[in-house]
Amino acid sequence: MSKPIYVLSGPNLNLLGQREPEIYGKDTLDDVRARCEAAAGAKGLSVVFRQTNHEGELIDWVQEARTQGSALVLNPAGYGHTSVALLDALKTLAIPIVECHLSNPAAREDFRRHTYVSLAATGVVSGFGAASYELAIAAAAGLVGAA
Ligand code: CA2
Repeated sequence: MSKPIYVLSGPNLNLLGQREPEIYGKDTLDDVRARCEAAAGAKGLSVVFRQTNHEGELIDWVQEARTQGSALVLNPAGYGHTSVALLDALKTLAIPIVECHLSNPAAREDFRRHTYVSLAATGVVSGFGAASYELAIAAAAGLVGAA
């Protein structure tokens, strides 16, 4: 049995589907979880799917993915734009890292144009709503040889 793909989401994404649907879509985080499980399952893979509003907890889970995961799909949310500590944690990983965003941050405010996470990411998927997560799973599956 291969190791799971870790799918981690950062702050405020627990509110998905409840606020700002014009930016983030109508799917809830449970819908996104189901889509990720289906996308991974179709390739014979499993996911560990978690969300947190706390920077330290997110870093703990990144460290867990370092030893327990085959790849990491990460929507860092606001921490992507602010957290050097998260970048430092990501730089310890030898597994593929796919940065994932529901919206396209490059088409929004200037402060969203930079993410620290991108410095450690293998690649980035942005702008496709909940489908960004599925595309990120597909990319991660390809990187671990399960495409
Ligand atoms: O587009 C994305 O996925 C983001 O990572 C979402 C972050 C934002 O800071 C990034 O620039 C881009 C914000 C997540 C906030 O989540 C909400 C979900 C529903 C309603 C309100 C906020």
